[in-house]
Amino acid sequence: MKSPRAPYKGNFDMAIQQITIPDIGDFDAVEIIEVLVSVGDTVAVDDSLLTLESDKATMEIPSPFAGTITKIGVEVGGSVSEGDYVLDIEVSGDSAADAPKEEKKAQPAAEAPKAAPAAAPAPQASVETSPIVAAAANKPVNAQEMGAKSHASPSVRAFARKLGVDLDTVSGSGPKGRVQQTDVEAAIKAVMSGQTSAPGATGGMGIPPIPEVDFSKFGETTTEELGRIKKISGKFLHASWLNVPHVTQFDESDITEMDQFRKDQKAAAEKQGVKLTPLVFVMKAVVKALQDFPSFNASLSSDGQSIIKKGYYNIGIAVDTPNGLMVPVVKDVDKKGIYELSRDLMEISAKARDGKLGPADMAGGTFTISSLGGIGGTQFTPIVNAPEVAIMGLSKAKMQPVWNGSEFIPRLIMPFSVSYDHRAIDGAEGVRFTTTVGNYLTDLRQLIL
Ligand code: CAO
Repeated sequence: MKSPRAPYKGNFDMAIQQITIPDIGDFDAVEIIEVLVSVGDTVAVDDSLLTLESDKATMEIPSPFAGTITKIGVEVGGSVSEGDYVLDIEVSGDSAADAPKEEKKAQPAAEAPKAAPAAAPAPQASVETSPIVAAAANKPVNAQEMGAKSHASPSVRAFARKLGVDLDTVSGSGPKGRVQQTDVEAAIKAVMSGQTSAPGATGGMGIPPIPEVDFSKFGETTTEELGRIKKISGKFLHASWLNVPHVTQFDESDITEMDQFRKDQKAAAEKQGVKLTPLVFVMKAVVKALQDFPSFNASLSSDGQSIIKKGYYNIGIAVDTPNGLMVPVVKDVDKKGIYELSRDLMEISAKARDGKLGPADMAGGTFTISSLGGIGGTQFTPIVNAPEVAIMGLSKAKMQPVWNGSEFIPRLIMPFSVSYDHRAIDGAEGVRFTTTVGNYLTDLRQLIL
């Protein structure tokens, strides 16, 4: 391996020093991707003059002198090899006086005397496998690792490293997808403003970014800011999606008798001022199943080592409002009858749609139901309302031919799903739960056993 501390090959006999490319290892014709100085600029020793980039990594060429740039002989897009002329520096003060009269032999970086500015500083890092270095890494890395990294200048890499941003997760807006400092800043800004899905938002999870696309290139677009509730619920949904290992169990239930009973009660219920929908029956059946399967009416402790089972049954109901999704909670469902539950449901969904829910209306839930049955659909995968561990999704019941052993008979079949946190609930338990709920809905008499 060549020494990372390269000898400087400039002309030291004049106040104007010609700077050439130092030893860059076994690399030839490396592309110049940045010229970091202009004629007239003043530079200090070790200030970066150029950024080179091979297909493996980037490196900066530092100035061996303090002085003023008087001429530049390279440009972005050109390529250079060891010994190629780069620029002239009019050396100032001590730097000129200290300039060595002849070229020094290469020395390992560790042994290079600090007070020898004429020896061109080595590329800004060291590496076992290649003298060209992913400068931002500031630690030994191998060439394969470097190849996997994003394109970015060492200064941008250093900036990202300082702020803990993994450049591999940042979309580059520069030429050939090169990551610029502004890209890193945008990534950090997105995290700070809570848009954790923004490019570069690693959240310690190394989530790869979604590339930014200029949609207007393909046609007309309009941009509308998301509503306040969507922004808030989006944050919770995203947190759950990222933190909870979801499994969704699909099932269906024959609710023919249940729906007949509902219809039979409809007129009487209306006299009481309530509208009976399948949802309240589902709430009762779910609570009975939660009593059978306490792991579904639970939360994991924050260290993930314990499960906290709750002895109360508060069911969150996802409500579609003009402003977005809200989840008010119907309290003590186990203690309430069908009419009382219907009243509660009508009240909280009206409050949700009028934007009048208070924090207490949405607190204390133990399990959530998201019902799309009034709209349509066959099945869907609801996202667990963490820190709860399970959620049920109801889809639209339809009359279907069901084989009873001797003939097909028309039955009202309601599809439903339960998504659960697999850390808290095993698959077998998951399907036992859905089977139990389905059975309760098929034969409501079991609820009073
Ligand atoms: N199958 C067939 N019909 C159903 C049904 C089902 N699973 N669920 C409800 N219906 C029927 C009702 O009986 C009612 O019909 P009738 O007027 O003839 O009796 C009609 O559909 C409308 O019901 P509804 O939606 O007004 O009432 P609900 O009690 O079922 O639901 C509420 C109340 C607040 C949950 C609902 O209005 C709502 O907002 N749903 C959307 C929830 C949502 O957005 N979830 C997604 C979350 S993830 O983004």
